[in-house]
Amino acid sequence: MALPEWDGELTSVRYDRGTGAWFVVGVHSTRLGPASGGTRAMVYPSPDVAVADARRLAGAMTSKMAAAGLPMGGGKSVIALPAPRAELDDATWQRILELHAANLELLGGNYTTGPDIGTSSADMDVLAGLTPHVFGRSVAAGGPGSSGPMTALGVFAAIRAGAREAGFDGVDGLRVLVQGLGAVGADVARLAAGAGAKLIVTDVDPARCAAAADELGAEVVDTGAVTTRECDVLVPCATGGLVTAEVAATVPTAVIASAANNLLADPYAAEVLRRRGITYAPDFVANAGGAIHLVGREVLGWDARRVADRTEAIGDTLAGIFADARTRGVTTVEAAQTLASRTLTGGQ
Ligand code: NAD
Ligand code: PPY
Repeated sequence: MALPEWDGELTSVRYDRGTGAWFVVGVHSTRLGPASGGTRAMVYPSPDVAVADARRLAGAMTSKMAAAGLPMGGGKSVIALPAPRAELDDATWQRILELHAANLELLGGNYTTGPDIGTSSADMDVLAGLTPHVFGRSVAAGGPGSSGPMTALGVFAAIRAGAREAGFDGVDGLRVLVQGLGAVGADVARLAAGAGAKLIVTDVDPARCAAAADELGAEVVDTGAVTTRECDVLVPCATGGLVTAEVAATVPTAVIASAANNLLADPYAAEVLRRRGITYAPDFVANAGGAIHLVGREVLGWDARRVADRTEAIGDTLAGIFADARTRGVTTVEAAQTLASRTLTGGQ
């Protein structure tokens, strides 16, 4: 496998024959502080796709920390599983966590992990018994608990800021389409419904859709309709890569506010959205509430109120990004990168 160039600092890759898992840690930047970002555990088509994913996600964490004003660098772990997590027996999963913890120890504190897709606070509790380089333990184990609710609060602030930029008067009555009703999406749906949105939802898990229909009166649509169903605000809360340049050219929405990391499959998609007048709240700004929760609580000693206030301030950050993009005639991604770069180049 020929490894492509990368502007990050370090990639660690390990294969374990016993479990059949590949372990990748991407440390993109320690410019602002030790790198941090979650552990994603899922099945990948090949180890090189897992390496590419870890590196791309680590780069997004650098931008996220910088744009949110957090004194941390960007990193991410990927564990490419031999089979879906639900099919692994407990002993294999335990062994995978032990190996991951050993890799984290080797990085000696240059990288601290946390939860991401496929890992939970309970997994962080196990890792924390083996290495100190872990954020996001459960409340029962003395940690700050799930980052999902704060990520959702920040994404909701992004929905409100995006709606304002698109000329809407609040969220009341807007058609808000939430894709993915997991830790983040279910809470985003509750917040949007609470603000009077007409909720449309989709998830590969029908039980999650049924719960949103029952609890919130949401309309349920097929997963395939997510980029074709007309709405005012599209809120991707599943996996990244949903918006290709082709999707950007046709998606029938006025605003996109993404919880999913690396939503744009192609950087040019941001320009296509700009030309169509679609307000895009860049993922690494909109979904920073989880990072604010973990770093705020575990590094900066903030209480829950301060974390929530800083998370709600994502709306003000986005308003500034939208204004800058409008003034300079650039994409919102470029304006957000400018904000992050200013912190990175002028940083500590
Ligand atoms: P999760 O695994 O709890 O939920 C994801 C949901 O999406 C699940 O309900 C799943 O069934 C659904 N889903 C998967 N593929 C789908 C598809 N093709 N169509 C419709 N639904 C689909 O994950 P989460 O913690 O809620 O995170 C959601 C996204 O937000 C992820 O991309 C994650 O990286 C990102 N994110 C999460 C946090 C956090 O604090 N949890 C922070 C930043 C970013
Ligand atoms: C993310 O925000 O994408 C994460 O991976 C969550 C996270 C944030 C900060 C530290 C560890 C994990």
